[in-house]
Formats: sequence, C-alpha cells, structure tokens
Amino acid sequence: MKRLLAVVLALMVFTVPAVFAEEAKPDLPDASQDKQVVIIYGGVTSASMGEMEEMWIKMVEELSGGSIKIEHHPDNELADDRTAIELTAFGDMGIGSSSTSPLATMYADFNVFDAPYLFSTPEQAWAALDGPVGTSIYEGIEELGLKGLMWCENGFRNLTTKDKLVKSPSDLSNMKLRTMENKLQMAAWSALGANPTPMAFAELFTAMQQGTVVGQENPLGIIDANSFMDVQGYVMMTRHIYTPYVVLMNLEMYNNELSDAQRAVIDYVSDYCEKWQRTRSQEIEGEILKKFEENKINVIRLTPEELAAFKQKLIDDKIYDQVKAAMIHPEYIDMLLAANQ
Ligand code: TK8
Repeated sequence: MKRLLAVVLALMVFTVPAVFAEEAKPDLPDASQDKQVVIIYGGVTSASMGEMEEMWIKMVEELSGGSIKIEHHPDNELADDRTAIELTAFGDMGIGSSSTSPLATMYADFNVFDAPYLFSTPEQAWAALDGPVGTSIYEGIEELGLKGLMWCENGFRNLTTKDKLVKSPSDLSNMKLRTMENKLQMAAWSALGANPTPMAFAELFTAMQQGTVVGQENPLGIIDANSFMDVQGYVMMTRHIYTPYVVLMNLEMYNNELSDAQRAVIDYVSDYCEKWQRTRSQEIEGEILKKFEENKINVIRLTPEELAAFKQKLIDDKIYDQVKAAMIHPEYIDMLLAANQ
C-alpha cells in the first residue's frame, strides 16, 4: 500500500504542474471532446523561457483534456527568432517566440524596445507591455496573421567583451560588437563609437570564439545559458536596453482551428505563464549574478555617473528621434520617457 502510494505520488509530481498542486484547477469549459489540434511550438534559448514553455505545454495539454497536443521545439532548434515568427505568420508553425528587435522590419512599433535607457526597472517595462503599448502592438500584428499570446522577459542587456574593460563610451572605440539585426541598435552602438556587426544569434558563439567580434550584448540569462563566459572575460552591467520576448500564434489557427473552449484554455494558460516567467527570469538573473561572482568572473558594475555618460552620448546623437522616426506611433516614446523618469 505504501509503495503504491509512493508510486502514485511520484507520478503526480511528475505529471501534474506544480501550479495545480497549490491551487484548485481553474474553472474552464470542458474541451476534452473537441476536435484534436496539434500545435508546433518553437521556443527560445533562455532558461526561464525553457521552463515556462514546458509548464505552458503541460498545462495546455491537461486543461484541454488532451484535445490540444503540442510538438515542442525548444532552443531555436527549428528556426532563429525572426524566421520562427515568419513561419508562424505563414502557418508552418503554430507558435513562435522571438526577441522583439529582429521583428522591427515586420512591424515598426517593435522598435519601441530598441530605445536605450527607456526603462530602468523591469516593472516599468512590464507596465508598458501590459498597457496601451503592448496592446496596440498585439492589435497591429493581426494584419500580419499573428496573435499575441505572451509578453515575456528576456531582460536588461549587458555588454560582454573578450578582454576589454569598458567603463565609458571612449573605451568602445571601433570595437567590433555583435548586435541583433536591427538598425536602431546598430545606430546606438555606432553613436557610442563601436563598430556594430549584426548577425543572427545562432552564429554568435562561434564569432566570439574565432575573434570575428570582440564582444556582444545580451541579458544575463542568455549569457549564462549559452556559456558565453567561456569565450568572454568581462560582463559590464550596462543595462542599456530592455528587450522582451514575444510569443505569437498563427492567427488563423487561433481563430478558426480552436474551439471556444480550447481558446479559453490557451488564453488562461498564457496569462498565467507570462506572469510566472517574468518572476522566474528575475530569480534566475539573481542566481546567475551570484554564480558569476563566486566563480570570479569579472562582473563590472557601472556607477550612475558612468551610466549617465552612455545615455548622454546617445541623447546627443538624437537616438530617441531616430527611434520615433522608425515607428508607427512615435508618441509612445515620449509617453514612456515621461512615465519612467
Ligand atoms: C535568442 C535571442 C537572443 C537575443 C539575441 O533566441 O539575438 O541576442 O537576445 O535572446 O532571442
């Protein structure tokens, strides 16, 4: 009897998401008899996103009574960020995930997140994502055949270099840095004096290893999950930009292939997991910082004055005007700058 109980408990822990152990199942319509739908879900390379994706999948499969099945492709294994979203718009993939910056050529208001020093806390960024800015982007991308499911966190980005300590823009002089494939991010690094080299994320590790670029910039979660510090010597906590992850679904599939009950499950689970991932991302960042410091990795914290020098240089180069000129709703920039003083 005891052994049976142990087996049952072990199975429960394994198959039931932690969330249902703590709280009652949500009151959702029964989707178990609905026509089965299989969704191909392309995920990204970040520890908190990977954990979130697994939880999202378990919850959707369970709460839909098995009528939704997910085919998960984690870690960009099917496609890089922008390609994943293109495939999702075409319907070759059901759900794709991406940092916002490589999507700016598809929908110009994604550029709002390429304005440096627009947010100074994650809460400020979350307020923008959950407020009119995030909502209006979700509305706009429906024309591309995309349905917004989740605004998740990639996070504040920090500069890493192989062997160069960077404390002021002059330390960046002509430095070859990989940037995302985004005009405004390239413009910002040029304004700071660096030599930006855009490339897809998948090529980055080798580029650093072979010395094609001296450095790159990414949130701690990505730096750690991809072992960048094996080929980089310094992390400067520049926190120059906050880029979200956006998780999008093929709109036609969302509207026409799912039943009302299945849509209710997807909406509920996405809301739940979006909040969960943001908190988890923060926890993981704290753990990584501790681990880096214990392992004597050079983590350089810049003083407020040092950070202000980077920001000033970008303002002198009229970076906010450049961002606004690239947007459909330029007023969002002034709105967020005013809100986040
Ligand atoms: C990983 C990317 C990555 C992004 C980049 O799929 O390209 O530097 O920050 O996180 O989304």
